[in-house]
Amino acid sequence: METIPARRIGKGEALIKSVSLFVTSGRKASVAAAAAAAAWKSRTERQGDGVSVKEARSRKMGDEAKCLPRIVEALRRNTHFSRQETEALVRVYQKLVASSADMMAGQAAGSGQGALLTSGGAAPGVCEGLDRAVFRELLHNAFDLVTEDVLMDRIFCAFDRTCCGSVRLEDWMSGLSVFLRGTLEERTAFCFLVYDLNNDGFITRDEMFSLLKNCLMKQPGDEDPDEGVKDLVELVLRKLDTDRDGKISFQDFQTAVREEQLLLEAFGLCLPSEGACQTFMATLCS
Ligand SMILES: [Ca+2]
Ligand SMILES: [Ca+2]
Repeated sequence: METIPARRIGKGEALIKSVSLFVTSGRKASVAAAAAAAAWKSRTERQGDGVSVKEARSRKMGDEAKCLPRIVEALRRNTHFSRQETEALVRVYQKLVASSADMMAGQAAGSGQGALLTSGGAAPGVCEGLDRAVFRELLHNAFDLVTEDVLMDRIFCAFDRTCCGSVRLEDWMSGLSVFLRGTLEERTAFCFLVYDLNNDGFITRDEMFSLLKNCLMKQPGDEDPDEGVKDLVELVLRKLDTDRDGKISFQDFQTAVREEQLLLEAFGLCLPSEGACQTFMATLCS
């Protein structure tokens, strides 16, 4: 097994501590449990106007506690995780959802909509799960992943496979499976999804330009600072566009990455480092 430099581990441990503080700080067990129960089925329909939050939660928790082992087993089968790891990751998800739910309940109470909340704290019409803000904080704190705003947003979209605006339990587990244990093929597909900004199946010159424009330092006195970026786009295109049609298809990208793995993150960081992954898993199961 590859050894990680001590400095890296130390930093990672601090990060994990900060994320566990983040997920546990000030959360009431009852809220966590209710939000967790809500996550199991990822239902978005409303319980009906006038059903109290407490009533809905207790009914749902009774039903869903019975399903828990089956759900964990289904999640385990579709990911690279063991049963113990799956259970631990589900618990982290529950805590994060609970912290999201707390925030939303606070906001709803402030606007007088508290009674209309569905169980789990999601406001009517809003999908249960992790929202962008919580997810972003997690990428930063737990995986030391700090990257361009556009990439942070695209990583969220790559996790949120149903495009419902939140990362649900299934999204969470399959996304982390790629992040933490993904094969080269899986990571290639993930990165392509992130870089294909408009989801049309190709990375075009315009998309490459958007992704690479902040890579180059602007020199004072540059007449056209975009020129350097355009040159860089052409250079990367020559490397990646294996069929020479002027845009990068998944096939192009896959072929290029198989030959040279460094091209995997050619358009910007979108996966956590191996050290950050190992530390996350070690802390998770300790
Ligand atoms: Ca595209
Ligand atoms: Ca091509």
